[in-house]
Amino acid sequence: MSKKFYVTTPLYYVNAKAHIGHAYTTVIADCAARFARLLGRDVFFLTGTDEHGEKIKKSAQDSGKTTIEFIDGVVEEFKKLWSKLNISYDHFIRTTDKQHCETVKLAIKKIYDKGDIYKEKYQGLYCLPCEAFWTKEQVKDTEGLCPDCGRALELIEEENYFFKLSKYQSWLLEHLSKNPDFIKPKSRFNEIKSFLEKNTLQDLCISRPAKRLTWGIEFPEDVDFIVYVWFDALLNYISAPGYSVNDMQFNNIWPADIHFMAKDIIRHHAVFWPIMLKALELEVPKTVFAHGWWKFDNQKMSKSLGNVVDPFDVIEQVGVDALRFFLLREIPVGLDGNFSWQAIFTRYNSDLANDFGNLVYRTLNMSEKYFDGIVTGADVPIPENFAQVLSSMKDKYIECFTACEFSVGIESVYTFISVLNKYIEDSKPWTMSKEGRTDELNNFLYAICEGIRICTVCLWPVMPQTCESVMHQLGIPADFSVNDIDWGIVKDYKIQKEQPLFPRIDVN
Ligand code: ME8
Repeated sequence: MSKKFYVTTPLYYVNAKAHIGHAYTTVIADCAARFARLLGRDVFFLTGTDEHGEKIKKSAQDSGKTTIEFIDGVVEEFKKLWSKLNISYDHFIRTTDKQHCETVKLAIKKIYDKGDIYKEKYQGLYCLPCEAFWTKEQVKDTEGLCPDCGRALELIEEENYFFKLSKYQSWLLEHLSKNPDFIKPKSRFNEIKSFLEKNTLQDLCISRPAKRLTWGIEFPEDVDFIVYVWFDALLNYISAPGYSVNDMQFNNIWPADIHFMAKDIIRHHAVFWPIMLKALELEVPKTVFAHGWWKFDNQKMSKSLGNVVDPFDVIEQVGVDALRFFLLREIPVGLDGNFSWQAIFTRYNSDLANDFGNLVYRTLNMSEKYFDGIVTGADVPIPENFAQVLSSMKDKYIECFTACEFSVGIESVYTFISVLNKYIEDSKPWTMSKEGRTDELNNFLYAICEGIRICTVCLWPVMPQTCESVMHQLGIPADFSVNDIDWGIVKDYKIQKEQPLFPRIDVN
């Protein structure tokens, strides 16, 4: 396995504030980045904002601000949310960054010089809000309306630049057949493969006349045109690590290990993007991972439908780590999920307050009560019923987190947590104390502290703040490494108990 790990989120549009859907992708990417750090890999974690296009200019106008003033405000909101959620990104790219704009021009020029971009008069059905052209074939099932937003289309004739997607169709199909992990999950892989097998790719219109679209990057050597926002935005994944400006850094980081996004933009990432890279003679990403949608009342949560949940509201109710835990635990990464307050409170009270929070609190409490917080561990053997569970939990956890199956990976950690809770019930430490069996009581508490420590290392990518606090309360350094998922690493514990991690929430 290569030592570096390059992971990305999509660049979010800045026409509105982030909602739970945006938080979801970013938390998934953060969990993957932290898990890679746990494995000792050199991580480059990229997120950012997609700032060009008329939709954004229009939102700025509606708000009464200048375009850049409006965008700067939304970007600040995004950054505030990522900081609150402890998102450990290494770089935040904005498509208005000077270096990115220069890279976009250079990439277009390179592809043009190669002969893969050409100029042609074009007639098509255009959706102004989506800034997208559609063919008659594509709108035959939608009664002539935009397949994305359902609004009316305009017939437009104009000259534009086109990118030869069609030239690379058979190459892409061959790439898919040789690289079954290129698109995940499998259902999306099959969807894209069958799309490529059944359809002939249309060349992609990658410019807009400057008379119609003004907020964007000027086409190189032709000021009458502006670069199509998607062609601009996708290139962020190479401009951020330094394509064409810092070759050494770029060669260390590229290709991306995982691009995360939701299924709505899989085609841009699994068809347009690899073909753009092929035309630039660059390697393609190792994996494009399309997760499902968060819905509300069974409809996709989206800005345009206005049914969004504000992550700050959820954080206010349950805290940052409970939100991260819920997003990662509730649904397998490839499937859709329905957001409900009931579901989040139930998950909080059962998994966090009861199973994990209570385990930590009562263990620390007993350590202070019986031993003034000093629990010694020289030569304490692993309890018989722990060894098997720990070993299979470790294997399963590493396998699942490597495959981004976070929900199942967390579940495997919880099998160990329930063994620890049961061990407390079965061992009856209060009787050991009453009967003066001091060594036995110490060894029992050491075993539980070790168990808690191991689960805490595993859960750190999911709930960093909580896990750092647990390590602090156990009196040990908050360093997290996969090598610590083993028995007997810490010799003595010097407990400093704080408030319960997850006080129960009374839902009624
Ligand atoms: O598409 N459930 O930006 P965008 C889950 N700028 N994830 C969701 C979601 C939901 N209901 N709603 C949004 C763009 N997302 C382009 C991307 S990349 C070079 C350019 C998440 O602001 C999910 O990751 O519309 C989805 O792919 C992304 O936000 C779309 O964000």
